[in-house]
Amino acid sequence: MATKTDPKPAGVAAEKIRSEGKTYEGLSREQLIEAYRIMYTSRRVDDREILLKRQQKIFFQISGAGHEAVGVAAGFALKPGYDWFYPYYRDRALCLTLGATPHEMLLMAVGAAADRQSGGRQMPSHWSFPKFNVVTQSSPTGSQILQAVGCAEGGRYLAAHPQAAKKSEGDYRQFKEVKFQRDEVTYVSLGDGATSEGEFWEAMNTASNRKLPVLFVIEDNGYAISVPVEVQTAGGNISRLVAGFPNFHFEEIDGTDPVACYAAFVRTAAHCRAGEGPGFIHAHVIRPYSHSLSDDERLYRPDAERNRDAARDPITRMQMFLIRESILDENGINKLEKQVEDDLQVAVDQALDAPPPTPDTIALYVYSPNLDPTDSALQREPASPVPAADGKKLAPKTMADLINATLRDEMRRDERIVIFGEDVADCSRQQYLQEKLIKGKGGVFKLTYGLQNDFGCDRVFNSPLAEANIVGRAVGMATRGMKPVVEIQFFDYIWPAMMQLRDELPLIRWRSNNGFSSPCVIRVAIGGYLTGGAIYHSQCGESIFTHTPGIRVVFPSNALDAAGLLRTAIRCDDPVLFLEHKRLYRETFGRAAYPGPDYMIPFGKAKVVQAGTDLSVITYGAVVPRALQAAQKLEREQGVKVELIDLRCLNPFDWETIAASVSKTNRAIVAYEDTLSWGYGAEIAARIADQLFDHLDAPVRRVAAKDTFVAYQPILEDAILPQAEDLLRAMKELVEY
Ligand SMILES: Cc1ncc(C[n+]2csc(CCOP(=O)(O)OP(=O)(O)O)c2C)c(N)n1
Ligand SMILES: [Mg+2]
Repeated sequence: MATKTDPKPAGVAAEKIRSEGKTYEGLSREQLIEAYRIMYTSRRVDDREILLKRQQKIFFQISGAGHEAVGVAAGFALKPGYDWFYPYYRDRALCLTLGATPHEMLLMAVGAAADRQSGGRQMPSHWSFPKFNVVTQSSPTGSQILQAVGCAEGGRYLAAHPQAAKKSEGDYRQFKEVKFQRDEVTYVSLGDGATSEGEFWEAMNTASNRKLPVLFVIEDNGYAISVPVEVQTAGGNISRLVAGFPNFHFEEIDGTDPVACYAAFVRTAAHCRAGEGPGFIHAHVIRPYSHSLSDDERLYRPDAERNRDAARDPITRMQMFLIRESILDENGINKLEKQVEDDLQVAVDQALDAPPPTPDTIALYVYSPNLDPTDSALQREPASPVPAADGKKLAPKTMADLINATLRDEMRRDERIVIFGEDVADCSRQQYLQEKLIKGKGGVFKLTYGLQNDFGCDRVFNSPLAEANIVGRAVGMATRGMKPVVEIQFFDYIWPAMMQLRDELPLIRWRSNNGFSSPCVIRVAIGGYLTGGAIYHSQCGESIFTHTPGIRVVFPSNALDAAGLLRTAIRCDDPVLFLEHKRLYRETFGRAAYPGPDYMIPFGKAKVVQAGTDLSVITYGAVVPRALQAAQKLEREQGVKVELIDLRCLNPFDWETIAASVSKTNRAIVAYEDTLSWGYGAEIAARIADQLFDHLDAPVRRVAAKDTFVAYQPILEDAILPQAEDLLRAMKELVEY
């Protein structure tokens, strides 16, 4: 191990260190003893958990064995509650160094009610310690990395806009303490295997490009379960592959040597804190136990290889180092270890005695317990139309105009809002705008036009062409209190972000037992009827997201609703997927004057577009004008009065309005643009059949797209998507049933 006499030690307890003279890369003898105590504790917690698992007293185990040295070093070099941490499951020693206790870890292992990290919802070693800025982690490998990038961006933004951090009444800002430090670092760690994932490269790219203070730590134990590093990584060494990224400080170190690790962390953190860019520490560690208790590494690793690893075990190496340097003798080590064992026994006993959570807690924190976006009190009337200068009423505006105006007013009101996505800026080359050489773009549909011009390029900016990057960064920003309102250019291209949208964004609050939340807005252009949109510019698929608890899904059909619901989405304390139908952006149907900067519509309140007595048609989005056309024709031709319901919001949805209507008309059609089978309307139809059976005089009918994709040729597109004629036919059949 590296030793050095440093005449000017920096960092923790510098005074004390000076008085004792010899230090090891700035670490005092006391600190080294403390490092060993934490490393040994970490290993022993793993060993005790393994035993408890074998005794079936806990239900899963993931060890940090072999990774202790790098964890302790990171914990010594960084600051809990000041820096931010996105660790992964092997970072037990890091968390202990930051201040977490074995007791807290064991409460998670037994799944106790008192488990503050997750309330019995997550596996052990899925760290979440708000007090130390250790952000809730999940099981998908690599999904934390882009969030760490967003977290670092959030810190930088807040340092430049300190006013934005202030609490404010009347929206989500009431409910979160926002903190930042001008020279903070965001730590993120991952294994060698996770470096193969696209999100890793997207994160490296953005951290490098924006010179963000993200400290990437690769804990390379040579394996991802049974897959060795040379199969994961071209050339077998990740450091060689990333060496070309600009602005980084790189270190490749022996991750079983805490002193060498500490020195690397101090150097790298200094680079990040100085605003020079991100850091990359590639630590070669070992994995002395199998991947997890479900894995037996002897099936794919011969004894000789495992013995080579064992010779580098950080616990024994550190013991020998302390003895060699006369920092502790054998007796001292025994005493320390005995103390650790005694303390651990108490923690184990307490955890085993801790009561489990009660089943009635399961629904807690799926959504914000603080702000209910369905509250009728949120409803505002549109401001009375302001007369224009010439005394005429304001001209009705399109949905696109009103979304743009709403974004502008909300950005003015709330400095925490940032907007990014593909092409959303007016112009990334700002000087062109300043010199008035160009007009600016503001989105492929121009929904964000003029916002960069009005609010500056640190509030409205382009992202790389990478959807996971957009959503992952938004999650990280929102977790620390920002309000990213990001855009996915086409719903058809939302899928690269699916890991973030399914396993991260909606779960941050629930899985952390309300320790963290991530209330951002994802605006997405969706839908067909475009005449030439074809397969990849016409998709729906909203049911995939309404099927995911924890995320609100909104789908307005007209300009006024879009304005009112977008405002509610932005002020909401939950994440919101805001679906904007491309065909409706500039439609004549549903234009309206801008309803003013306070206009809000609560979520989960349907709109009765037209009242009727003979048949209920429940729909949303671009099917609303088509259903209205069919209903009007039916009334003209046959005097049938259709009650047309526009759901507007898909999760939550307005069951009361549906139930009241169907109880009255006794007939129901559920119509939606998405493919028929397993579509959103299938759930509504099932509920009607289940709960309103006694009221029905006819079967519940669905009208939707054919179970295929949307074709390019308009004749095919017409045949595939539900048309007014399809609705009319179904309406006639049902009233005649
Ligand atoms: C996205 C994803 N795919 C697969 C898994 C299953 N899995 C869990 S850990 C792991 C290997 C991770 O290896 P590495 O990144 O090297 O970390 P290590 O466990 O070796 O520290 C795999 C495949 C997962 N959790 N997430
Ligand atoms: Mg590994």
